[in-house]
Amino acid sequence: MTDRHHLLDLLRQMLLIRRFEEKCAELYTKQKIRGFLHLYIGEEAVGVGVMQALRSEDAIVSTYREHGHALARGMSPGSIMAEMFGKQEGCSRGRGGSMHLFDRKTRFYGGNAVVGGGLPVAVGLALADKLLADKMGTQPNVTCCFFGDGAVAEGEFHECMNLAALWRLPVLFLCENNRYAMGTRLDVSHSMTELSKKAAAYCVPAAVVDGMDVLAVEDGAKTAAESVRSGQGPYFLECRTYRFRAHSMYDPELYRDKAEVEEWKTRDPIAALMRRIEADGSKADSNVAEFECQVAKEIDESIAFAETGTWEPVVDLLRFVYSEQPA
Ligand SMILES: Cc1ncc(C[n+]2csc(CCOP(=O)(O)OP(=O)(O)O)c2C)c(N)n1
Ligand SMILES: [Mg+2]
Repeated sequence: MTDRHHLLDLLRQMLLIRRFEEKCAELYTKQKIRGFLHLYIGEEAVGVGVMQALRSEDAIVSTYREHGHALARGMSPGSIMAEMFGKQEGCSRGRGGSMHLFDRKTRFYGGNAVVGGGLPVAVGLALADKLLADKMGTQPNVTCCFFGDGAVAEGEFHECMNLAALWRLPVLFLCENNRYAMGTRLDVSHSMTELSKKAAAYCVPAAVVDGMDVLAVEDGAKTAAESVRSGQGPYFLECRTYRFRAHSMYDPELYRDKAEVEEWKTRDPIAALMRRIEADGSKADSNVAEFECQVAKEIDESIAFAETGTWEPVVDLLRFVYSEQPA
């Protein structure tokens, strides 16, 4: 039996992500949040499960669907919300928005608007960490790189897998297979739909887990991270998941049946974990009610923080186009 406190903590984290993003959708329609907005709703078990396997010194490279990753990594909801409002108090000074959350403190090396764009960044980070660890005679930190099924169809993915395997770099390739790349279904864009099998072409160990089950993700991610940490080189973990919402706020969702979405909703990771807690013999309702209050308060505070944040003065607009060298 898994520790009840741990299960409740996972539940609270997934609820925070769910409610935070529901609020983001609302704020988007009110034009408080502008630009692109890609929601992670339905996929929370992946981000929360994976983070259980990572240490504070490990690095994370994310995608444009990264609010859940950032929250699960422990970035403050206020700094994320302010970023989406375009305020200077945002984690990327309000210059990146939803797709470019970044936080050096937690080694969260960014969302990325470019599909697969994080993969070479992750390989570079892992190379740096490995060289450092070799020099110090220590274990390397893990770089966990999230990417979607869409990225696996790109050249960058194959180049990165090859190089990481060849140089035995400490990368955890974390594929979030939600079966769609925008409106393109997996079997329309991949000749081999068992994505994890592609890892064999690079002699990279791989596994598949149920991405709707946070405990299965946690287990799979722990095995994967241990393998990477022990110096055996990269590992490919495919999490099979599903997004309940549209690709982005602009998507009319004409490419999939409502019945398919409803079917997947019966596997909602939050409801599934509640069932699991209750199967262990204890009710979770009162805990959920308490978590709902806590997360509602956290989200309200994040919005207040974003609302009272500062707009960047126009004279500063050209700052950071080039890096600022210290005098
Ligand atoms: C290099 C590149 N090509 C195309 C796009 C346009 N685009 C944005 S999202 C997306 C789909 C990516 O799907 P996937 O990797 O499965 O991630 P998901 O949205 O399912 O999380 C595409 C093709 C892009 N942003 N970057
Ligand atoms: Mg996808």
